[in-house]
Amino acid sequence: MLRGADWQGVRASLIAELAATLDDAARLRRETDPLAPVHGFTLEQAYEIQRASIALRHGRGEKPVGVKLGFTSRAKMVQMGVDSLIWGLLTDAMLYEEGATVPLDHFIHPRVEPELCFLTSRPIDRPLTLLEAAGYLAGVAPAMEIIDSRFRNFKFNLEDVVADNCSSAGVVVGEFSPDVGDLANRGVTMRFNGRPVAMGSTGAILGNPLRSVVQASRLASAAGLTLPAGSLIMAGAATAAEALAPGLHVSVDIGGLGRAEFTTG
Ligand code: OOG
Repeated sequence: MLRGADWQGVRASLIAELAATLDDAARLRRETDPLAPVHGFTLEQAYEIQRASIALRHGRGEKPVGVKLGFTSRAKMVQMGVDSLIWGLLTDAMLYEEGATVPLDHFIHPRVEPELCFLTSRPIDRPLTLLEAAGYLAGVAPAMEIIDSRFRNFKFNLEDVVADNCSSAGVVVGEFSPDVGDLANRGVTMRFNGRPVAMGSTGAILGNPLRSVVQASRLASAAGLTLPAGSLIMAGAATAAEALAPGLHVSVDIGGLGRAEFTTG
């Protein structure tokens, strides 16, 4: 019979193995079958797999740049059939220059979502209230997230998507504005070649996207992490995601904040 210490060892090596599977899938742009139904890991273990896979990226020299939240809007929960807020970790290798061409061969089956991106001005090392959140921010920008599930056909359950770093793959951030005071109802329009493909309101993000900062502070402190000053916080999509194809000019306009755009190559 396996004793406590042996179980710990088995568990640690399974977490490392699953982290490597997902890291390989992302690096080699190769879909993988769902892992949670086979290995039966918990949500807590899914976050351990996520951190282990990010550690592999850090080991290759990628630098942490912030966090992203997922499933902060009903539209996204309904689209993916998952109903809990999740978070993932961003590295500098996921940043694509605003206005530039994003090569789609970096991804498996990329989709894009309209978002807001916050920039922190002070370290966040404890759970913040909604009233406090603005005081920790240097600005907010129109942004888009490119998600690219490593799972076949973008099909996953909650544990799998968390282990897969919440499908994080690319981030495009526009210009930051310092005023983060009144973001609860700004119009959001995402366009492909000038044609609107997704429309909504920033209010779709937890009623007020500043709540994403509150949630990020709670999740980070529960995980024992400090978000340093200068971190990005991607608030989560305001609408469902749209599949990308080559040769698209993709833009998002957010009322009062301006536009972010890129072209697919
Ligand atoms: C998971 C990521 C969800 C969001 O903004 O809701 C997400 C997925 O849909 O693949 O990034």
